[in-house]
Amino acid sequence: MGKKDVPGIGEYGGPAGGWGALQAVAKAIRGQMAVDHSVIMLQVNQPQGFDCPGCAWPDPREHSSFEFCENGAKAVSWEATNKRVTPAFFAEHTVSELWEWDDFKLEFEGRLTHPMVYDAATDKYVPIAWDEAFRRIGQILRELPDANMAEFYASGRASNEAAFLYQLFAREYGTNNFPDCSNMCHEATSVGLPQSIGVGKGTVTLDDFYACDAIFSFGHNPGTNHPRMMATLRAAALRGAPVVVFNPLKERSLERFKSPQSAIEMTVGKAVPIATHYYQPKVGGDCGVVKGIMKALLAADAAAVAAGGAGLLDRDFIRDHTSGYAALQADLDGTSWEEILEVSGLSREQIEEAAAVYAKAERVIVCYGMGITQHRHGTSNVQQLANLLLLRGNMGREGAGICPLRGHSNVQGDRTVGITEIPTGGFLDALERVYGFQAPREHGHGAVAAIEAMRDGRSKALICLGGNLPVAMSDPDVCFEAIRGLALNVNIATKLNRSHLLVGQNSFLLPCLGRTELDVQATGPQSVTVEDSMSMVHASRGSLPPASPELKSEPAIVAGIARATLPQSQVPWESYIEDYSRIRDAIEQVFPDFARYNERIGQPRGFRLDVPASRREWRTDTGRANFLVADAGQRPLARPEVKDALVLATVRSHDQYNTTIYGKNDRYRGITGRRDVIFVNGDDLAERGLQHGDIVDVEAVAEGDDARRVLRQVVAVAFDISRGSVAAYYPEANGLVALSNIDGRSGTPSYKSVPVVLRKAAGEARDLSVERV
Ligand SMILES: Nc1nc2c(c(=O)[nH]1)N[C@H]1C(S)=C(S)[C@@H](COP(=O)(O)OP(=O)(O)OC[C@H]3O[C@@H](n4cnc5c(=O)[nH]c(N)nc54)[C@H](O)[C@@H]3O)O[C@H]1N2
Ligand SMILES: Nc1nc2c(c(=O)[nH]1)N[C@H]1C(S)=C(S)[C@@H](COP(=O)(O)OP(=O)(O)OC[C@H]3O[C@@H](n4cnc5c(=O)[nH]c(N)nc54)[C@H](O)[C@@H]3O)O[C@H]1N2
Ligand SMILES: [Mo]
Repeated sequence: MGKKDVPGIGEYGGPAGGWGALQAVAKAIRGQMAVDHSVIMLQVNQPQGFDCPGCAWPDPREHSSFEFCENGAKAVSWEATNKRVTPAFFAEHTVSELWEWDDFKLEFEGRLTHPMVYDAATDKYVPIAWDEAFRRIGQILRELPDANMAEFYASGRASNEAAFLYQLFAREYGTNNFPDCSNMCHEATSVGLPQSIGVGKGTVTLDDFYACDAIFSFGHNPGTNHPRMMATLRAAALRGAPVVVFNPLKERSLERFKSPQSAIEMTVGKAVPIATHYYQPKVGGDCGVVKGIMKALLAADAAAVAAGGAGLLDRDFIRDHTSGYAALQADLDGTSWEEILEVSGLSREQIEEAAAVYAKAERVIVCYGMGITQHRHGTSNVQQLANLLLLRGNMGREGAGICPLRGHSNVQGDRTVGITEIPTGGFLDALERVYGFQAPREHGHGAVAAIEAMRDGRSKALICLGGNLPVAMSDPDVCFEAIRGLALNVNIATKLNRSHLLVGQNSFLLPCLGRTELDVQATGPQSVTVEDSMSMVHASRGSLPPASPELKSEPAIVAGIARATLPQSQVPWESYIEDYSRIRDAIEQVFPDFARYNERIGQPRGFRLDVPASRREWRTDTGRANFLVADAGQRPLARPEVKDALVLATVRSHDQYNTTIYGKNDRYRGITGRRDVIFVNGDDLAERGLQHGDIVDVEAVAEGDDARRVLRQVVAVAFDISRGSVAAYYPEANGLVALSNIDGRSGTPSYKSVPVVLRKAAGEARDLSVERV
């Protein structure tokens, strides 16, 4: 059967970007927004405008009037929609009825307008006054026997101001339980990079991309998830810098791109090739890839030195700035090529070719995304990338460094201002100095630990500052039951989602302002601030009238709950909400890096927070940058032993923002109107007696518990993906991921290392649903 024979499954022949992207922007605006609102698009990422809620890629050096992208436009129009979810809507639908709706339909209904509380007698959400909601939430929190029985979740859209107040409240209340979306995302970076280079953030700036000689890209899909990065990659490609890609799937945007911003490309029709080298390793094979490149580099270096040359390593840098080189060398010597090829799925020639590109480039940037972090060995993966850069001194100088692509638009800022379950002593000391209360010292729960505590009845309350935790998490059924058993759950949100339907004894739904909206407090309109992937902090101010006059800002909601919970609080909550610049003054007092915070956000593009590794200052235990050997105990090179097993990566489609599904198309992968698919290599299908278009069940290989996790009746799509690897959409496939399947060092769920087997199924394809039997 040819590809075209299955409805909704075809091939996308064009480049990424192009007219398709512009059409999609127009459609997003028409489908969601009041036309008089669409002018807001011109304010995205402009100096006086608001920060795009789409992704964390930084703003360009010069602002163009079109500094937004297709998926940014979807994110903005989704928020600035003219559809509303009012008390009348909730009066019409019981919670049990809404539970049967799909995720798309729930959010598509529009913006939440009123604070609501769940009424068990009618199984409906009913309106409640803000003060009464705060009073009841505060009372329940005060009555908990132990502050550590409450969980304070944050998703990464919250501003620095909201996040700072949130952590301040929870810590004054008495806990470090801060599960957050970072725990499911770049935690391997937050844990791995500090051990390597002394800071858990990227070291490069946008300018470095214009000065580098080569870009190595591992496991990220920028045409969909960081579309504004395409302009940067395009510029590098146009000036002839090699772009070396490692991705099991052929992603169109990494192959070629047509810039909607370029009149010539759009009309004369020439797309720009992006990747000069496109390697397709096995899912989970990156540690093998990087070790292979380093092994090849060391061999080439030894040969060059033997021939009387200077060699290929930066020996001065290694001597003056690093520690652990001998151990790394020994590890590489002890790893056979056989093992490297088996694990990586690449040939020795491919790996040596990539090593040669790396050795030839004076200045190299490595960028990476979820293809690196969401693995059983995510932290080791990250550290191998750092090793690779350190070998040639590609760290802390112009045009070189490491670039983790952060997810949510302010996930990095939230961490910076204190959303972490493992705070440092120095930070807690500073909080105590400024506020006078005793900060809790015991480490708290990350996302997986929080779910486990709720499941086991050790935690009884969950507050969510945005997000859709139980849907984003592995083993969603376990998460759903855990949350239904709580004494209190509170969701601060813009739009209805499945989390809000997990009602327990006391469930509140508190609607907040979004980024696009004007936030007026006692002293007038307020700005908030955010930090992008490159540590740039800048202001964001919305201008649309709020979706409802009842909405409160996130900082105001957090302050409202805090005052009701802690009547004796030492924090001047009211004064902070009157004028957010007072919150920024407070942040500056706790974090000296924010010196002259209010003044510096007035600069164009804001200001950059200090990243010591960018100046070759290494705040590690050795005071040097550390070469770190992939932990042998964790067998980062191991493959699942089960016969016939394939390794599943769960990925995002082009029409979604995490658990928010905008539509069912995945244009660049040729999928239209459906999400019930699994991408498989054609030879892997043939080997199993399967064909393109067959309906299959996907069963996860047992994880040591009794559960069988099966994704029923999906369409097998023959795709350009490496042998042994398969891919399906997140969040529908989350039920295949066991809660216990994590990177042991960072706790990141292994959403991209799920061993599965395929079986031919009877019957038709149906909407994705995972059964636990
Ligand atoms: N429009 C839009 N923008 C977004 C988001 C969104 O959902 N929609 N989400 C935001 C968030 S929170 C995040 S974290 C980022 C996510 O951005 P990405 O990191 O790009 O996210 P994923 O879709 O998970 O895809 C990762 C890529 O890794 C590849 N991959 C899978 N397994 C492996 C592997 O083992 N090795 C390698 N080398 N590659 C692999 C996949 O083929 C895919 O191309 O995007 C942010 N921006
Ligand atoms: N299988 C699998 N699972 C994954 C991943 C994967 O690749 N594969 N990726 C993981 C990653 S990287 C992440 S970051 C997590 C994402 O996990 P979350 O951040 O928890 O999820 P989102 O889907 O981004 O949250 C969407 C909801 O946020 C609310 N919202 C939107 N804007 C605002 C706002 O301005 N304020 C407030 N208060 N609420 C708002 C809306 O109600 C919306 O329904 O998922 C993780 N889960
Ligand atoms: Mo993320």
